[in-house]
This record gives sequence, structure tokens and C-alpha cells, in this order.
Amino acid sequence: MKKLENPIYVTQPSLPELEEFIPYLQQIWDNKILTNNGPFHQQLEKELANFLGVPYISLFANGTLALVTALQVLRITGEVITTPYSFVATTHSLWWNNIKPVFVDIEPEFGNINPEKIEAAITPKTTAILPVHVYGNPCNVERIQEIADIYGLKVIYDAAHCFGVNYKGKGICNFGDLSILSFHATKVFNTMEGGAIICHDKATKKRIDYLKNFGFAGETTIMAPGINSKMNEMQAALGLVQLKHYQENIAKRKAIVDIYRKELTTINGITILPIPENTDLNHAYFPIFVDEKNYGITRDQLYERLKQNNIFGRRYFYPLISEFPMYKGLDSAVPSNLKTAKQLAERVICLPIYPDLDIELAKYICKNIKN
Ligand code: T4K
Repeated sequence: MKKLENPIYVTQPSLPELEEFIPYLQQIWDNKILTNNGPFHQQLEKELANFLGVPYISLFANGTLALVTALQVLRITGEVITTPYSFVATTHSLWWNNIKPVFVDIEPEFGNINPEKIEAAITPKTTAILPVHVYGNPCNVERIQEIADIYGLKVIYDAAHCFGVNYKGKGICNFGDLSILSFHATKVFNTMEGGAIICHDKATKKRIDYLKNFGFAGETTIMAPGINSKMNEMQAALGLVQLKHYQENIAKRKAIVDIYRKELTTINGITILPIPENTDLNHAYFPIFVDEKNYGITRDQLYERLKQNNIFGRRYFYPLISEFPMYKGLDSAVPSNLKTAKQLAERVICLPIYPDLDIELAKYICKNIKN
């Protein structure tokens, strides 16, 4: 197939027209409030809580700091059960809190943590479960909560892929004790860098806000050994403008997904994820899985072939987190414990998807895979 003139990457950040953002910048320049719970920060917290259908949200400089802080908020210690099939930040947040990650395998349907494997991994040191709604598809939240309730564990969802996802008519971030979001450039809603913690009550929101601002509860009062993980006013202002375009962007993503689903379902050796029930999706990622035997070439051969034609997909999430040097020595990191995760990681390619991806280019990508 003919090589594309310009490269297409797995994603391209959505940005509003610059003119739309200028008045917000002007306001920051006029009032000289740049950070520390400024007016745009407060406004974005209100608008997002409303938009996401959640009671309390606290904005962060990025999703990783939100994760690291969330573990402090609930005073999580000892061991935490988590998934190896995610971005490294999920497990790194445990490491930064001196918590031992305990990996359990994923379920093959959506690639989320397999709830039926959780109980066997619980020890007297386990204090929490840290699942990921990978690619924006909800985990089995009911079953995970049931297990957490029986064993007295906290649940913190890494919902970095899940902005705007609803499950059974409710914002997905209403499940678990806390959820974290990422507003990184590569996410469906971006503030360049950014993130958030979602919680259910006022007291917890207060504690989160102390912790993200050094622990300050007043000019001379420190409530806890906090960190500086606040979102600044430029990020918050951008978030306010981005929110106005969110629905339109999701509709454009859906149009790409419709092409991919239509064109790729019938290819021997290529599998795509099913559509989850009772869920409003955000179409953040479009993973395909390559079965070498039926497709004829390996995942990596297809990956390279696409690259040669200027199509830069990504192998999210390969290698597994449990295979990185700092985690591979853990008992739970042994491959025999993580067979499904290994299989998905070795087969996955996430195809380019973003609102401004031309429909014709999406069709061209499919043709490359069919060829
Ligand atoms: N938990 C989960 C489950 C996550 O997936 C993530 C982040 C986090 C936690 C942590 O949240 P943050 O602390 O990041 O808020 C990217 C992102 O850096 C990362 O945010 C994301 N997950 C992960 C899945 O993907 P890379 O290393 O693949 O990014 P990069 O820079 O290679 O970008 C991919 C492509 O996007 C580039 O080839 C081109 C395009 N791009 C990227 C950027 C940054 C642009 O066109 N413009 C840009 O500004 O990690």
C-alpha cells in the first residue's frame, strides 16, 4: 500500500481555537492569580462535578500525582492488589508510597482485573484493591465491591481512561472509595497535563485538598505531610474551554470507531473488544488483538508494517508492568500467574483514534490491516 505523506500517531490532542482561550488568559494576566485554588480552578471543579455526575472532585497537576495522593488520603499501607495490564503509573504510585504491589491476572473479555482471582491474592497485609478501567471499559465494579466489603478493603479505581464514561446511568467514578482521572494531552479531555480525585463526602474532599497543598489548613496550620500536586489556573482555564467541546469530540471519535468496527470485525486473526453492556463509552482507545496463527504474521510484524506506511499505533500495554525490572522480582509477577495479561500484551495494537482523524484515513488504516 502507498505510504502516507504525513505520519498519523495513536492520538493527537484536541485543542479549542486559540481565540476562544485568549479571554481566559487575559483574565489570568489581569488578576494575577496563577495557582492555589484560583477562580478557574474552583469553577472547573464545580463544572466537572456536575458534568461527571459525581459529588466531589479535586483537581491535580496530573493523574500520577492524583494516584500517589489518593493512596495517602486513605492511608493505604502494606500490600495492594492491582493489575499488570496498565500504564506504569498505576503501579509506580504504590511504589512511591512504599506499598507492595500484588499483581493478579485480568479477564480476557475487556482486559480488566479478574475479580475471581482477587481473593486468592489477599493476605493479612492487604489493605486495598487498585483496579484500572482499562481503555475506558468498566471493571466488574459490583463484584470487586463485594470482595472489598467481605475483607474490609478499600477500592481506588485508576479511571485515567474513563473521563465521561457512565455505567448503569451513573458516572463511573461513583464506584469504589476513590477514583482518579487523567487529563493528559493524550486523553479524551485534556488540560495539557492534569488529573483529579473523585470522592463521595465533604470530609474526604477536605483531606484531599489539604494533602495536595502541603497539608495547609490555614496560614500556620499543617494537617498532614502533604505534597504539592495542585492544578494551576492555565490548566483549569483550558479545561473550562475544552469541556464545551467534549460532546462534539466524542461524537467524532464514535464515527471513527464505527468505521473500525465495520471494517475490522471480519478479518481472520484480528479481534476487537466487544461493546460493554449498560455503558456510555468515551472511545478513548481502539485496541486490536493479532492472533498470529490465523492472521498469518505476528503482532510486531503488523506493527512495523503499519509504521512503514506512517501509521504509528501503540502497543498499550506491552510489556506488562510486572515485567519491568523494579517489579519482575515480585512473587506475583511470575508469568504463570498472569497468563491472560501476557497473551493480551503480546497481541495488542492500539490504532490511531482522535476527533480530527479523517474518516478516509481510518479506512486507509483498515485497508492496511486487511492487506
Ligand atoms: N493510569 C493510567 C491507566 C494511565 O494510562 C495513565 C497515563 C496514568 C495513570 C497517569 O496519568 P498522567 O500522570 O499521565 O496524567 C502516554 C501518556 O503520557 C500517559 O498520560 C498515558 N497514561 C499513556 C497511556 O500514554 P506515552 O509515553 O505513550 O506518550 P507519548 O508522548 O508517546 O504520546 C503518544 C502519542 O501521542 C505521540 O506519539 C504523539 C501524540 N502526542 C503526544 C503528546 C504528549 C501529541 O500529538 N501531542 C502531545 O503533546 O504515554
